[in-house]
Amino acid sequence: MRIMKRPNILLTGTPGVGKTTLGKELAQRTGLTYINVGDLAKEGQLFDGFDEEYQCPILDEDRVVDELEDQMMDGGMIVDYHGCDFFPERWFHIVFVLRTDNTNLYNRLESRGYTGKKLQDNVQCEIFQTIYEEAMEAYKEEIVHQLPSNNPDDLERNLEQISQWIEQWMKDNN
Ligand code: DAT
Repeated sequence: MRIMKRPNILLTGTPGVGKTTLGKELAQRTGLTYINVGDLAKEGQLFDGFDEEYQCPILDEDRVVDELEDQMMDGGMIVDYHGCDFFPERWFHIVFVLRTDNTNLYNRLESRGYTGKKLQDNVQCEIFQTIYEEAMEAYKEEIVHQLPSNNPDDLERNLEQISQWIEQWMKDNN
């Protein structure tokens, strides 16, 4: 039996923009596999040191890449992380950078319990479009797409667009 090839998708953007919400629902609708890199690191203790300023463990990027390599080669993965420049470029067929308006993001992060510098820095990360620029440098510009992620209508539109893109990719590549 010939195995259907499926694409790998990166969902990235500032914390709180809606990567997890979109990624989990997309996996349900398409049968692709959702991977949350933060959770994967916690489960496997894929950390290297501790960030005193932000009071959080530092991701061991090399071990994360090693851990995911085999699955990525099989295809059909949806990867969710708030950074994107340490993954091998060859892994991804398309990259989506989710974007949220500042006040909206501020409210989401505040209700997540973020305060002070952590809250400010994350909102600033979105204002300066840090992750979008990181993605544009790490991947071919033509595979990097920004998606508005402000409300349930945006979520539904994003789900439909990405599902359609996956379907088309599978027709073109099988
Ligand atoms: P991330 O994984 O990027 O950190 P999340 O999926 O956990 O973000 O979402 C953060 C919060 O925002 C969560 O309470 C769900 C809400 N949210 C996500 N996408 C949304 C959307 N399109 N419209 C309204 N709220 C959304």
